[in-house]
Amino acid sequence: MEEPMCLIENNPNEQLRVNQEALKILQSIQQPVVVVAIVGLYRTGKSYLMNKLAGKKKGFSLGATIQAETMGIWMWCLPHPENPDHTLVLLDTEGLGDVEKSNIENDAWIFALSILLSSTLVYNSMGIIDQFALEKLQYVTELTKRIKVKATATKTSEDGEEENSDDFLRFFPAFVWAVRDFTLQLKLNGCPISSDEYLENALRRKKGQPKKLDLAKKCIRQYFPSRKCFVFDRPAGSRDLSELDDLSEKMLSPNFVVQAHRFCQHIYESAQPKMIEGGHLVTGILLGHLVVTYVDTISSGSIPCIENAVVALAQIENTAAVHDAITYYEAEIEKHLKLPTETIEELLKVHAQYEKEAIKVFLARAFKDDDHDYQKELGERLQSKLSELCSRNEQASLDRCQAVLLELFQDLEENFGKGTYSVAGGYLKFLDHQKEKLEQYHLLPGKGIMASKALEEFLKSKEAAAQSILQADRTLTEKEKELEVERVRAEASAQEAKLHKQMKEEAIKMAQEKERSYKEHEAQLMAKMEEDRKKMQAEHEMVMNRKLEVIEQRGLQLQNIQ
Ligand SMILES: Nc1nc2c(ncn2[C@@H]2O[C@H](COP(=O)(O)OP(=O)(O)OP(=O)(O)O)[C@@H](O)[C@H]2O)c(=O)[nH]1
Ligand SMILES: [Mg+2]
Repeated sequence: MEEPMCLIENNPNEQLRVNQEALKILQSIQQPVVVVAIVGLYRTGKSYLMNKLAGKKKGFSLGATIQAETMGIWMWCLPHPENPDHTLVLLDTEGLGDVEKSNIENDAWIFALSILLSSTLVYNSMGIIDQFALEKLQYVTELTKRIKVKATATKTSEDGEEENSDDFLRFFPAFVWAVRDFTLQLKLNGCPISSDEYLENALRRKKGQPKKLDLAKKCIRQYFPSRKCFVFDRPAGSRDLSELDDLSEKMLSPNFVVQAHRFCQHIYESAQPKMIEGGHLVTGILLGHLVVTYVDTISSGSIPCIENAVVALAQIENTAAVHDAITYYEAEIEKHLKLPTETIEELLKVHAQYEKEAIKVFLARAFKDDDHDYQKELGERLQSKLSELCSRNEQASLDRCQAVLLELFQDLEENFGKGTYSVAGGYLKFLDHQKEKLEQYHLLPGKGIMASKALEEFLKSKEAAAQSILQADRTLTEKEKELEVERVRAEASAQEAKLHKQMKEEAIKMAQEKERSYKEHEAQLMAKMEEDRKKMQAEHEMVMNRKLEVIEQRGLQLQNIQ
């Protein structure tokens, strides 16, 4: 994208609305997305910092007045500077707490949406991390009223906190606090500390602090176990602040330049792609669906629910995964299979190979297909593709054989017309000619699996003419004619028996194919389930480790308080 675009519009006295043009852009991005959202009070340099992340001097517009500039949520999709397989999606949000706003309620929704959509959330504040800055993060204490993790209600404790906070741990973005115009020295009790330690210290419980503040700290610690803090100097002197985006780097405070660079490097190197349950990567397309689902839910007056959104996403994604797999199968079959095949095995072998790959294509995209409904659908569709392929193969073979027979037997047809065989000894002559043609027919390659069937039908259609030649041939006795009729009949029924046997064998092969196909699906599914199980286990371990960290921190804090 050349420049940012509004993704979620927030017009006065209106509901939040998704901008369809921006949505189209998101839905054209097939890569996984690293989504960085910035939130914080209005007029605190959020848009300016996001432009730094974009590596551009201008982009998100800055206002030089005290009036809020950014409205709603703006989006800028850029190639990820460090990872060419990912797209960096920057979300710049409307400043919170503007007193001129008519719809304060939407502030809370913008905050909630930033959490729901991002994989890294930057909270921007001015000065220092103090009671004021923490209290302004009040939205974090109300998140359980704005975001539901599970579709079924979970218990809520007295202070409004959802007891099942493990779920928040799994689904919430990494948290980065950006402290702007930071003028203090990073020291605690005379010892230098890092900016992360500064944040951790600010988030510690202190004796006698107001309950509201205590809750805000607790919520940040609990919901955002992964935390970082960056402090920034004032970027320029007062006179230049109103035209920061026109200043070259040389004119900025050198400290600010280094700090901004460090912040950007951290985001580029450490910000993870957006993921949903089970470690499934969110692409731009999926992010677009998430935006629509959440904004629609909020507009309808309900609370956005992560689980419901993921189920809706899974349905969309799994339908697309089936479609991808079938498209892949069809394209490969078209490329690698020439009809008619000489044998049914030849066709089944090619089918098996691309069925296997099609299942892989499906499993690479599908997720949360808990009852395997989508994989079953894929199995059924691939089976019907196979039946279709077999019919096309038979028809191609029939067409070819009929064309060959017509051409080969053209002389005989002409001889029929001319009466060449309607003379004494004509029948033997006819038999000779026919034998010669049949030999040629048998030797001809590329006739496919219907060669015998086509021949049987062809000879049947010529039977009456052959009989009339036989009966008209005066060189043969009645007895000889009777024997010949018998011979022809016996030959036809032998041919029919042969065909019957062939069909039976093919039916057995098709049944074996079904069995093989089932086993292939099962084998790949088992491998995928094992992979998912490992991912879930890793996710569970991560949650457990973080809970342990929280418990340890609590222990330390209690010691500090005592
Ligand atoms: N003091 C100070 N001013 C800044 C900083 N960064 C940007 N500004 C200036 O502050 C003004 C507002 O900057 P924006 O980036 O538009 O701030 P914002 O938080 O996006 O504002 P809203 O979109 O209205 O919420 C502009 O004049 C910027 O040049 C900073 O780090 N410190
Ligand atoms: Mg702004």
